[in-house]
Formats: sequence, C-alpha cells, structure tokens
Amino acid sequence: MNHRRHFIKTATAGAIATSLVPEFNFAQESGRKRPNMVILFIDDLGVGDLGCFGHLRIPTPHIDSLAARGAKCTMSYITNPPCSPSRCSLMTGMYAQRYGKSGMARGLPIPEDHPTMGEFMRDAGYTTGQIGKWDIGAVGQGPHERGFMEVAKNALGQQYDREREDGSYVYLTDLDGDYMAEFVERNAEKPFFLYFSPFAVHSNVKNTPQHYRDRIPGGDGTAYEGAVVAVDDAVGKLLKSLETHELENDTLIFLTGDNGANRAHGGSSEPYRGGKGKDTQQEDWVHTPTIITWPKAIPAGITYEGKTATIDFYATMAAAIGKPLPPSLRQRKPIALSLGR
Ligand SMILES: [Ca+2]
Repeated sequence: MNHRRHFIKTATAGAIATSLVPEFNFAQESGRKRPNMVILFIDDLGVGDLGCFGHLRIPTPHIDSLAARGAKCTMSYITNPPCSPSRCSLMTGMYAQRYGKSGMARGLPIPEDHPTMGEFMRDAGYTTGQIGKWDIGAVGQGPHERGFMEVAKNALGQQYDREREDGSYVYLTDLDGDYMAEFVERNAEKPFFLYFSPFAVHSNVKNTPQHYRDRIPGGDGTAYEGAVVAVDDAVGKLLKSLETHELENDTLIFLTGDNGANRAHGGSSEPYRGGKGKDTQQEDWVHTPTIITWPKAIPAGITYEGKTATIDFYATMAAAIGKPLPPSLRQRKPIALSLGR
C-alpha cells in the first residue's frame, strides 16, 4: 500500500509561510539527539472519561499506559473554550484574546507575524504532520499554510462514517489511528512533530461500531463510551509504531482535551461540575485530563498537582529542543519537565 497518498505534502520544507524566528540549528548547536513531539488533542474529552483519571467503566489501557510511563497532570486547563479558541491558544501559545478572539469567533485570523507551533517546529528542522480537525484561523490559514508539511487527507463521508479510497467503510477514528502509525513509520528516521486532533469524541456521538461498545463491562456501553475506547485503540496504534521503531524514549507526548465534557451526551466531568453545553461557568468547562510523557526527562508514574495549561505546550516543546521562543512569547514559561521532582 502506498501510504504517501493518504497525506498531502507541501513542496518543500519551509516553502510556505515564514516566521520571525532567527535561523537556529539545534543539531549543530548541541549535537544532542532531538526528541520527537506528539500532541494528542481529543475533542470534548472530559476530565472523568479515562480509566487513569478514575472512570470505572471505560477501559483505556493504552492511554493509561501513557500515564504510567509519565506524568498525570490533575490540575490542567485550557485558557479559551470551546473548540476553535482552545485550538488557537494551543497552536500559538498565546491567550487568543491577544488577537481579538473572545469566545468561539470561528474564522477569526491568527497573527501572521507570529509563528504557530507547526511553523516553529518546522523551522527547527522537524517534519511536521497534522491529522484531523483544524478549526484554527481564517481562510488561507489552514494547516499547510501555517506550518504543517504533511496533512492527512479528509476521507469522504459524514461524521464518523467514512470511506477508504477503495470505497469500503471505515470508522473515522480507526482511520485516524492508521494515519498516525503511517506518519511515524514514514518519518521514523528523522525528528518529527505530529499534531493529532481527531474529530473524536465530539458530541453527539451516535454511530460507534458495536464491537467498541461491547468492550464496556457488561457489553452495554453507550456510543460515547465506545468512542473513547476507539480513541484508546488509536493511541495504541501510535504507541506500537513508536515501539516498533524504538522511539518511545525519544518522544515527548502530550495528551489532553480541547474543552470539557458534554455531559448531556455521555461525557464525564467527575469529580467536578460543569462542562460543555450547560454549566459552562463551572470547573469542567476548562479542566482537562492531561498526560505528559517523555521517559528521558519525566519520571514514570507520577501525579503532578501543580497547574498546567495547553497554552504552555509550545514553550515546553521549545525548551525540550533548546530553541529560543519567538519574541511574542517571551513571557511564557515551559511546564517543568522534571514534574513532581
Ligand atoms: Ca471541543
């Protein structure tokens, strides 16, 4: 199978959009091996939806294994709910209010004179890839235009029901997981940054394949519960691919949600109140389940109770590769990679 056809590539690295970041060659500067970066940004995932965060029914062994090999951050937040502003803040490392984005404001431009996380990593020599939902910036500010060299193609279909190129049915989350494994396989020999932002588990989830629902204890899982299991399987595909290429220790992985759970559609905010839809002034509208792993730098199996936020993932990645932040982010600090110590 020709995996290349599943991704659309820019002509050359750095061919589109430029940043204000000075030329910097980390490899020449330090001679150290550079870690790969992966962000797993799950749509509408509630703080109580994962086994490692206390859910009693949904089995999430792969995500739980991530937590076991790194840090579970129990006081982690987004700064701008819901979907679009949350993604803008993540990708720019800025409070989106700095460029006029308060509330949803879908389609509002992100700054052209400030590098996105994708542009920052691309300009550091990384191969950058994006899979799934973008929902950032204006027309002309898509993932290709704003730093991602490989962007997974959208499969035909609606919601979670999609078609493979041969016309056969595929559940979208399964396809997204395949894309992750493909991206790692293709780029295993050089440093990469993968931004995985699946449509899952955005509500209202209705058509989860029965075999996922059957994996809930008792076999009577809801469509939402089954969808979380499917995301866990996709994460499992990523982890297997990293293991196959012996990259586990050299990869910094963040997993989190873009905003709180939609409890009306089956998500869990436990042990907090609030979430998406109703009660957006309460805790779980902005409190997310975050896991950060990097075996070379973060102790295994720790629970970190200090505050963390997705807005600081950018600065954390910069610190991990030793690249100075752009001037527009000089006030940001990285999440301590020695979490818990
Ligand atoms: Ca969302």
